[in-house]
Amino acid sequence: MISRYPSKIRSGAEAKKLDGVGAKIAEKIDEFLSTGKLRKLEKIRQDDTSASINLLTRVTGIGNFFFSLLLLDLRENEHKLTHHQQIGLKYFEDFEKRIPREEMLQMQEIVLKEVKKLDPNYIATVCGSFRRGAESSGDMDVLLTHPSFTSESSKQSKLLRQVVEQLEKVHFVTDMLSKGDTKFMGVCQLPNKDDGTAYPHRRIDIRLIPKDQYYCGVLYFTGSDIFNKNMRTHALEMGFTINEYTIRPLGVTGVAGEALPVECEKDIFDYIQWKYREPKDRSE
Ligand code: DCT
Ligand code: MG
Repeated sequence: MISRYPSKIRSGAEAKKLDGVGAKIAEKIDEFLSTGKLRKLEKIRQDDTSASINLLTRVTGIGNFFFSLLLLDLRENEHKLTHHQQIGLKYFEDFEKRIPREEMLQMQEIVLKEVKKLDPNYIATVCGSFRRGAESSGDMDVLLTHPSFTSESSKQSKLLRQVVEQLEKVHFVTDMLSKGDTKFMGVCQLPNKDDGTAYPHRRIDIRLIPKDQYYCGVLYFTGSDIFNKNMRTHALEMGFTINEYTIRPLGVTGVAGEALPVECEKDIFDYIQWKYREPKDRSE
């Protein structure tokens, strides 16, 4: 089994060579190793009808019991995992839980307060399903910019680093998954409730974006993914290409031109002659 495997399991394909690991499990291992969670399992955890238990058995192909065994197995072999995987494993049960909006609001308050304390010129936006008004979210996606940082200016690694360090200092950020100059992936937790009980640990991503690309980023990371797809399709019909950084006109030959100036999300809607849609109306 996996526990007999002498080195790190880096992919589902590698695990598949082992006895008892088939294509389905290999697929789940890949998903878990790259994202630290299992989407299907997350969806199923949201309701606990017998139908969903049947579905779980079908999608994982191994069922709850064997999945627990796999988790135990991985936990006994923590040393074979990368740091990122170890954190994913440490908080596996917590990361499967959705975050109620009430908690997202408290988390947002802490992040915005600490950011502004460092420098009131920072601009930070909690995006993802939270910004669309969802009653619960899978994780927290924070976008960060500062007027002094543009795609023309030189990189300022301090801008993201000092925010992360401040959030660690107040014990909101508890673990780090990966940290670059422009993207932090980690774990956070609200302070204990009044009765002393702890909140689950939550996944948090913080991205530092040049000011001139900020609103394309906010649009992209607000989603939903389906809305983004539909908006990009409409943009193409109108002769523009949109990604998480820029909106650019397409020339007659189909080559993208220079990035267009963007000061707010509505500018992007205006370019493609789409009526502005509030985040809450962006499910598709
Ligand atoms: N996104 C996208 N296409 C993808 C994945 C993500 O356009 N394939 C964008 C839209 C949403 C945003 O990134 C954040 O991604 P998630 O956190 O996965 O989605 P979410 O809508 O915030 O949902 P959840 O509540 O599960 O976090
Ligand atoms: Mg999200």
